[in-house]
Amino acid sequence: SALYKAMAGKTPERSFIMVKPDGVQRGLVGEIVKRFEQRGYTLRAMKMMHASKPHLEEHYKDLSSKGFFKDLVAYMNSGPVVAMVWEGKDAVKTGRKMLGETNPLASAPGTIRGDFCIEVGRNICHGSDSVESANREISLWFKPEEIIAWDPCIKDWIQE
Ligand code: IDP
Ligand code: MG
Repeated sequence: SALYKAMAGKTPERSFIMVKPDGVQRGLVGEIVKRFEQRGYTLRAMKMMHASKPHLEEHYKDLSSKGFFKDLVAYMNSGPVVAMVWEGKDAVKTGRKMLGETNPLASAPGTIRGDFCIEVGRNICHGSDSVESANREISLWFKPEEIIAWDPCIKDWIQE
């Protein structure tokens, strides 16, 4: 396709997706991974981590003036998370659609938040909101050598 030719030679888009501590506690890691695999995205990095408060404050630094910032950092520090890099066409915007709205009650059924949660402060997953944020978040959470180059054998059956 014309779009694919225009993208040729460029790094495919990547998003930073994370299962939050409540998603891990509730056994939803597999469910969230499954949805990105099934959609046709490629997993490039994944690790479980109990993130420190300073690390989470850096991750969410754009929200530092918000009244809920302290609670947000405490929530995210309350247990381990699963951090991931998913790659493929339109990974950032489509990843956000797959997650649903920030407020789970505003999330359509069929989205991850719309299917599995009801509280904004317990919304089980994170996804980058722009390509710039994705790049910043990926370099905050992963060392370059933790991003794995590999070629899924099904790739020609997913992108033309
Ligand atoms: P996002 O996760 O959909 O990108 P952001 O606005 O970036 O939403 O907020 C980051 C996280 O902070 C949300 O996922 C949610 O857990 C929490 N949060 C956002 N807004 C509120 C709020 O009004 N009250 C409590 N927590 C909030
Ligand atoms: Mg956000």
